[in-house]
Amino acid sequence: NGLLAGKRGLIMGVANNRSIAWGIAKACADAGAEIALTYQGDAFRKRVEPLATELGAYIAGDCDVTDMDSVDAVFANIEAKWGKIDFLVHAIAFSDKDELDGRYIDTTRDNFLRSMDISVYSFTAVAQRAEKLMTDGGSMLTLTYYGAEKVMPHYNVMGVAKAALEASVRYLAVDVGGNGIRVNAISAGPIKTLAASGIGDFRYILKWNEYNAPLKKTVSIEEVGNSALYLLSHLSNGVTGEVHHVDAGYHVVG
Ligand code: 0WD
Repeated sequence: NGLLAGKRGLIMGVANNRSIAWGIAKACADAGAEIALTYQGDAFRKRVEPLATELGAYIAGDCDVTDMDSVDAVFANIEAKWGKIDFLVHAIAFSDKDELDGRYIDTTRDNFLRSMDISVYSFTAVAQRAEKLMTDGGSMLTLTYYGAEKVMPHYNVMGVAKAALEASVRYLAVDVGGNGIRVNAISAGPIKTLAASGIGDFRYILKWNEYNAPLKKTVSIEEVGNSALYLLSHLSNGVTGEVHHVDAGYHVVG
């Protein structure tokens, strides 16, 4: 469709071919964008390399967002290769699986801080670096979930982290708006990915959404990818600071 022809973007958070970031990367590549991907650790390198090849994407490096040197290295690689970027996608989150079950009140300080660091601060850290490369304006996008707005079973500390992430989207939107850079989030409905498999009773949550969402289905990574395309392209030039639900409409009933 050529919507992103001539555009270049960094997409962080592809773990495998079921990742939401992969759905977004494919949609962007189909729309004519040039893409850079990162992976986290050697275990994921094997999975991400063939995916990068499939899209003709550049691998910008091994990036653990708790290690600012690795984040800086990725942005240095991109600056050396492209000089500038037009969009950034952050699809990264983490919490100890043991605490995505049971009661929120039992969250430990260690896991609270780690969840906030990886799932919230990392977006601000990459936005800070991406801003410098968005010399012709740009679009930044992160992924959130309805558990930020309402209590969802077992989502616990991730719900608190996503609430903070959504607030970050608004603050960042103000900070960078003057430079023609937009910052938005997609609140995706539940999708069976590696990260989601850590959430207690996830199959039940999928079924619940399927029965109750207005569209009577769960969403696919392709559907999230297509909505991301709108937020990353000029079609949404008047949109920033927004949390856009791509959840088959669940948020109007849930
Ligand atoms: O139902 C779902 N799957 C939803 C996911 C509904 C709504 C939102 N989301 C969000 C997630 O919270 C996350 O922010 O979408 C984003 C992408 O998640 P995903 O596609 O569901 O999951 P996955 O394919 O596992 O990708 C997340 C990746 C990690 O995978 P693992 O499985 O290892 O947690 O985030 C990356 C990693 O590749 N990641 C990191 N990357 C760099 N540094 C780090 C880290 N420290 N930790 C996790």
